[in-house]
Amino acid sequence: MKLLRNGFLGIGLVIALFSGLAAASENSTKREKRAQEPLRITAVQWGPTQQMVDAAKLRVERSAAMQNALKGTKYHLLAFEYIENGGDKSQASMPPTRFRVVFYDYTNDRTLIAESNFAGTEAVVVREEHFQPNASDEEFNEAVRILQSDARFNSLLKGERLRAFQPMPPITVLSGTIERLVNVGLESQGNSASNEVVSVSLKSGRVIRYDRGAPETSLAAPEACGIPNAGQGTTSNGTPGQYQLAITQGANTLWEMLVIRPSASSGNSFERSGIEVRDVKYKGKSVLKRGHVPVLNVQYVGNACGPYRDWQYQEGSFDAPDAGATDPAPGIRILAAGQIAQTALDSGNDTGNFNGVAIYTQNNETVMVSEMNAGWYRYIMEWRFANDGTIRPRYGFGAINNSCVCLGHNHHVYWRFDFDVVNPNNKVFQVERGRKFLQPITNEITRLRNYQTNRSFLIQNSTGDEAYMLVPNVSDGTADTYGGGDLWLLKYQGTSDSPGELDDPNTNTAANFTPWLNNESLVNQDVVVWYGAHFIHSDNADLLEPNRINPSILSGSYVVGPDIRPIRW
Ligand SMILES: [Cu+2]
Repeated sequence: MKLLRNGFLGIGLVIALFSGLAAASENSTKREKRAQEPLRITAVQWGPTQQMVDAAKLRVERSAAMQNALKGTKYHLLAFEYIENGGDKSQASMPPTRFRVVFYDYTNDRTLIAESNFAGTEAVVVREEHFQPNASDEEFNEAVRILQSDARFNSLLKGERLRAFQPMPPITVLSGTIERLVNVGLESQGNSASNEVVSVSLKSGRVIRYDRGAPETSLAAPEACGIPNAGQGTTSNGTPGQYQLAITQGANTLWEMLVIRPSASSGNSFERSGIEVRDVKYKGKSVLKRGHVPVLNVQYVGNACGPYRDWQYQEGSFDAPDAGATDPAPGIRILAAGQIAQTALDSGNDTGNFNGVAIYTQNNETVMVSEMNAGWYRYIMEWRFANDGTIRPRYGFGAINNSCVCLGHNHHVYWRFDFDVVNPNNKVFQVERGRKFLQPITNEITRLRNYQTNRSFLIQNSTGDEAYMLVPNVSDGTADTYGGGDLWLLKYQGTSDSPGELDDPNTNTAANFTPWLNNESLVNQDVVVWYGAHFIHSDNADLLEPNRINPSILSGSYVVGPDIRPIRW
């Protein structure tokens, strides 16, 4: 097996990758030969480039409006975000033409948002918003430098008796104040110092220590659980990386889709939605307009820590072997045949040589995987696209050393599947084992899984027979009060200016889709399915067992996600 270079096509490099499947034996039937023809994966850069994003940031920062707002202040640029077009849903997504930049002004403790367009024809408009963004790597590193020059921590950090890590929560605002404090976890290496989480003011250089060893909702105890922190740094919020992907086998195009790396994915700019796929087609027909994970959170037993709303833009490092691999666009690496990527869940370590989305073939699937950091968490997101049309989205949960994750906690992950099966208008049916007829779902509704009857949902083309079946896996857990439910079947909301309801409206950490359940018709309508999975994370093996699924499907056993299968395609 070898990697072929096909040269340039359009603006992007096209890479051909032959899968590591065994060559068909000489006496195979024709059908077997066809099934084993090698896969070819191509990826072409799409939409704004790093140069365009850098130019846009610079223009905003130098604009009169921004200069006026930031004059004489200490500030950092925290995030860059595309403003999406709405457009015609039956057409391919259009590259964004407008953007938003988020600054934090430490002098006045306020968040500033600037908007404009890439073409530079729109004036920069600045407004103030009242929310605390998550900390960036730049802020965290500045907080660590402040600790390094603080007499109480200086020698301990220098002697590596304390090691700094990004904790949860990333930011603290003490009650009765408005000052933004960046939290730094300090992990003791031996007995000469204690585990601690401190808060640092970038405005004054002040370091706040807590009697209990950590700020509210955090914890520092003598014991810690997790893998050793590598501290390799992450992608910044809004790093571009979008590409048009095609997977072909012989003369047949199996899959086509637009892939967006986590750091540029859609949703609330300080949450985002992991590896986002859009305009997903199998054998030339639309399956999903969009698939992503806009909501991710975690609750601890007895609220010993948290609860936390997590985020999915901070790409951490994982192992994507570069021998024979090709990087056709920023943030994407297509591995050489026979190679696979290894995340923290596979390797048990936090180090790596790559940030972004790694793509490889395994058995009859094309795998796209990324590892994301949120404070001390290490989240793994994977999409698996099989040659037979099956889609297996997967999510995995890990952490670096800290005191909270020694305690039992539940992770909740919510996929948003905007099904456009053949066309935007679809019908939905509930399917149960032992029931002869499909039950039509005619209006917006929330449903729980029923593992006994293998309750599944069929999303069908409104004008034809093609359909996809959403089949829960037993790994996907059981909803508790905080988890809020398993499935929400909703009508797509959006205008020609912007897609709607990409992220839940809640300002608390718990997911909340209830405001969207208002009984709208789902008959021959544009259907969106939110799928929640709930994962009990505990060192107690008895608690873990129900969450174990086939370890050959993603990385380790800490994995959840449904199967989505084609019917009559
Ligand atoms: Cu966990």
